[in-house]
Amino acid sequence: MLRLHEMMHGWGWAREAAPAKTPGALLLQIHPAAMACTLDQAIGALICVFHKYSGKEGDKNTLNKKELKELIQKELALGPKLKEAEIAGLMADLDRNKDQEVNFQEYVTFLAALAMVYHDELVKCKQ
Ligand SMILES: [Ca+2]
Ligand SMILES: [Ca+2]
Repeated sequence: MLRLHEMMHGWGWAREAAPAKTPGALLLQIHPAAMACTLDQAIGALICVFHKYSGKEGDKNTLNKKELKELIQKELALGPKLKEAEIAGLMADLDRNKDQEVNFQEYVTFLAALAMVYHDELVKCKQ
């Protein structure tokens, strides 16, 4: 990851101005072309959704149980179908360092797992 970061600096992706208010605006500030590419936009959206909820209470950069629950219920189609115990179990699974918060790295792990499930279902549909 560190190497990638160094490479991005080399490509002119370094952030020079003061941080923008939203991750989307920040991404645009880092590199205007990022907003024109589908994958960059998708990554920006993943970051935006995280911060939309992580900034509500306590640590602005991590999701507590309530914030994670709200994110799952409002941003995922399966969210409203999940039972209270299932969301609590999910939180326990995601919280790898057991600090009772879901940080960005733990959230990304969740998204990767979700992407694998969605991908498998899409492949099945195509067959
Ligand atoms: Ca928080
Ligand atoms: Ca954690």
